[in-house]
Amino acid sequence: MLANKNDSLHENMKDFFPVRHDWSREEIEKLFKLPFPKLIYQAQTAHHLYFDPTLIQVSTLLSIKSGGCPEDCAYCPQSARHNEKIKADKLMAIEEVLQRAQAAKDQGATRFCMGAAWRSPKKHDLETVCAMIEGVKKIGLETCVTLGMLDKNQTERLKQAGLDYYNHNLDTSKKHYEKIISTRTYQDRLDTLAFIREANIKVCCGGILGMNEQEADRIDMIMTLANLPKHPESVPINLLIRVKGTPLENAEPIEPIDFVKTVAVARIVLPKSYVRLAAGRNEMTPEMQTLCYLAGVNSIFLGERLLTCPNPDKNTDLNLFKKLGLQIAPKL
Ligand code: SAM
Ligand code: DTB
Ligand code: SF4
Repeated sequence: MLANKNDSLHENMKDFFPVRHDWSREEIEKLFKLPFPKLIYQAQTAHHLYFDPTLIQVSTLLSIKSGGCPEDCAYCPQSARHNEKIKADKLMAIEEVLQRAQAAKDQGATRFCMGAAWRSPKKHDLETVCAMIEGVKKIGLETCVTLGMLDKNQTERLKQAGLDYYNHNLDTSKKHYEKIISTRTYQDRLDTLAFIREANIKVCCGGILGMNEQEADRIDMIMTLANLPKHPESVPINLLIRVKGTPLENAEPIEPIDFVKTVAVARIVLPKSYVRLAAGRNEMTPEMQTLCYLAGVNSIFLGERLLTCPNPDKNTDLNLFKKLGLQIAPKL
């Protein structure tokens, strides 16, 4: 009886944190300006209403094609246009990818994300990636790829191969974007996201903080994500890794509390999305990561490498999970 009452109370409370697509700038700005305890209370309430906050979704990344990218993303070590270049590799062999996927599964990951340093995939490369997706699914993992811009035919092909998620980030606000990338537009990104949705592939879309952006840019980026016709199922929030040789190597670091606030606002306005604490955890203390979990993070990358940059050691993450009473969420 009591359980039923609690259940309906829980359901009714969701009315206070509805899934909306009509957020105004002022509303989001107001959330950023809330006193920290009030902001965290709201984020926690939204998190507890839609998720079990003790469960963390865990993905593992693999760079299947590194370096030599023709794009000029100012944050990215894989651009061929920056000073210190990562060696341009060929596309990895399918067997090696599948071995890495099996290893990721063995260490607890439920999703395997494959990234390629491309502006957009070429036809024969896309076929190889499709074979990788099919193989990774057979291992029993969810699949995600990030291959750059896509058109309608390419998203349909990926769907046919059984792809679960496509990662394509907005990275920052429309306004700040011009200072970060010149080789493709914000609208190009929104178009790719729309093609992914049309093909019925789940969307993984977020951004990077700490690229000399203002709070106004964080507000705009979160507003754009929240007002997409359907919310991304997964929202990675990256902390810029300031890689030597990239134009942003000396960017002003974001205040940790401002990072946590952005996570909390994302949790409130995207209440049903998985919010991932993505790149940059090597630069965060366990206490900062804990604040992020309290602010609504429920996903991370596990494993010692992101794409080309290091990530915390698996045991460090699992020890923190243990201390906090967190567990790896089962495959969806
Ligand atoms: N080339 C594809 C593209 O850009 O769409 C896929 C790979 S790209 C490396 C995937 C994402 O990694 C970028 O959109 C960006 O958000 C993130 N990223 C790249 N370099 C980063 C860095 N130094 N720090 C934090 N995030 C980074
Ligand atoms: C995302 O938002 N972050 C990941 C994933 N999506 C593909 C990539 C982070 C890359 C960090 C820099 C590197 O390892 O090269
Ligand atoms: Fe290329 Fe992607 Fe890096 Fe941009 S972020 S330079 S598109 S690999």
